Amino acid sequence: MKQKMIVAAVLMAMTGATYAAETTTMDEVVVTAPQSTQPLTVKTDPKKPRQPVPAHDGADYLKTIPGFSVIRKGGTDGDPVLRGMAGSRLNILLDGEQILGGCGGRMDPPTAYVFPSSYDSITVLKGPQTVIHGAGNSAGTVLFERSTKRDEAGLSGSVSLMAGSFGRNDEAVNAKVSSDSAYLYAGMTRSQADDYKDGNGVAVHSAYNRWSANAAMGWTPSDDTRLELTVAKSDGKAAYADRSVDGSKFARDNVGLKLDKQHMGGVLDSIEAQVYYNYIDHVMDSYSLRAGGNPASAMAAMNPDRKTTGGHFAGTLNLAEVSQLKLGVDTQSNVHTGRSGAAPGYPAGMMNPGDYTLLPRVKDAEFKNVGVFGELHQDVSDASRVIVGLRADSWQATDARSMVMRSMMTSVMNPTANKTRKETLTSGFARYELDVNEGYTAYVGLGQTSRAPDYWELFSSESMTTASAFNTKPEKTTQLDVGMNHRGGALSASVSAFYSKITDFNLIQSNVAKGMDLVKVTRNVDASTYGAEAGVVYQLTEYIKVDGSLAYVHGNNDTDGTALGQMSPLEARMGLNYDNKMWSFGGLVRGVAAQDRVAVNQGNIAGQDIAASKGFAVLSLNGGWRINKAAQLTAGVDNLLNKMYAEHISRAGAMVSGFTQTTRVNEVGRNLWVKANVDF
Ligand SMILES: [Cu+2]
Repeated sequence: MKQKMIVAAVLMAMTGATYAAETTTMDEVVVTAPQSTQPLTVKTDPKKPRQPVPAHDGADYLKTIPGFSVIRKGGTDGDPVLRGMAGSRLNILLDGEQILGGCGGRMDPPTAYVFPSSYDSITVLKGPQTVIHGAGNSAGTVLFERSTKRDEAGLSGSVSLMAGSFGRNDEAVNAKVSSDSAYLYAGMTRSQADDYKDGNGVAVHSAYNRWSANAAMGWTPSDDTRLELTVAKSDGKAAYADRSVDGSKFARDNVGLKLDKQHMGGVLDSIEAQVYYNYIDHVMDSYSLRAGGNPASAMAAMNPDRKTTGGHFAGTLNLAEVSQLKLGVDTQSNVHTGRSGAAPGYPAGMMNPGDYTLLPRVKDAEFKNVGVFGELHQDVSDASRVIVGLRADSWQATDARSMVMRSMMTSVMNPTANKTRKETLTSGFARYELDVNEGYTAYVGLGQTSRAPDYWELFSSESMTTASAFNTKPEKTTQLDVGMNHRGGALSASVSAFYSKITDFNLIQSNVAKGMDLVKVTRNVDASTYGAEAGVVYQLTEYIKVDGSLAYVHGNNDTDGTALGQMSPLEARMGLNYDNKMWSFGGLVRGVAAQDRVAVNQGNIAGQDIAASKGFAVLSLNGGWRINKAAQLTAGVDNLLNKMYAEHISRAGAMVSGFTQTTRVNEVGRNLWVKANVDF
């Protein structure tokens, strides 16, 4: 089967040659730092092959960017962490839309609904240094986007196929038909993997299967006007190695409508308007993807869902040649429900509501947010500029739970039942950028953001003193960002450093004893973090390039006088690459230091510290063949030496019938893969 896939991939690549578009260029396998080209901004192309081969979800693609790490739970759907900050501290947008997962146990971060090869770019904006993409981005903003360029009339698209160890196979295809005034786009992706083995040959409960389909219809009467209607549908199944249930459904339904008008010529230069609808229907169960679960039990399956609707409207004003002001308003509301019961077809009993699909969905939470923002770009001179932004949000949450489920056995009265709370939150930043010299840009920025607690902080935990964390205070982050980017000649380099003071940090602490039960609580503490990322690429000769990156973060819980939990240890990557435009060969070493600054049981909504961890180094190799300008074949061996290791922040391994329980969910052992891309 695997061999057939590979042969098919090669044939695809070669036949694609006939349809090669002359303008297309292809790049090397992404192994280390996608370079930062603008202050605090890292951009990467998700269609490029990358090493190690990521799972086909958003989090694993972010992991190649220095400063990011992923909390592993199984084969896919890990939680991305930037500079030690996870969950809603990272604002993740899919073509401008917010998507919020349904799972109270955080099996589905927004990135679980991202199918990276269906996007054209991933952009990371570090720090609270923008206000135009929504509220709360205290650590950063991640934009998964499709190209909005108006294409020449005709047909274009791409196909990619990938096959790898552990039954991995991915297929992605997209095509776009454009005329002078309209276009039609359709894309599909599918990804599948069996349980992988760690470096010791121990199988990890991690198989998955995911697919997505999306389509867009656009009207482009001119280069500067675009009206687009988009629809998307996706679903998946994934085994989890860190808990007693697996994800048997991750269904998304999406519709969006967008209008852009640019270069309008007056003081009002451009406008953009967007509305969207995202519906998530998630099922986790103990019987369909693992042995030993009882489908007849009262909590065999849990089925939360969430409906998120939102939109934004913004206009850019050309106040003068040297100053642009973007003003806008955005809104987002979502309703969360849940139900649980036995597997479909099982009857109700004394203590069992029966088939969960026949039960009503019960609302537990509702959120509303409306924000207004303004961001000003002001050139100070030819070589320097100031960017300032201000934002105010009106946030509202309602607690619709009458009871709080403390464990499988215990429920207690909810002290905040049917309470609604409102907050007005403000954020702002100012940044100065200076082109010091040809190719050098330095910057310094100060930002402050107020982030309302999210669903998981309010509803998936209790407070220290009561059964409800609904009154948890908003978190306020004040952060200083400094850095420098260099581009030009054989060397490009970037460094970005930060210092952050967080008041009322929403700390999640697990295993807190309440009566006979151990519960998870949300606590407000004061915290501070600092760290930096650095990257360098040096072209040694025409064909040989070396690159490297470093990422470090240090976090303190100032209230408790301890380390802050879930901080990734120091990480370094070194790559060496030969590329003669036809053939390429590369090697990558990723080294991660030990982490002994831990706060056991403390962390964020996705994970809490387990213990100190050891350092490790992993070697990977790759090669590529550019068959022509449009077709490329790449192959690699990840973790060549079959090293057994786990990321510090990964989840603890659970007891899964038929599998060996491990301290943490271990990473993938030696993994061979081959990938073919063809553009047409
Ligand atoms: Cu779940």
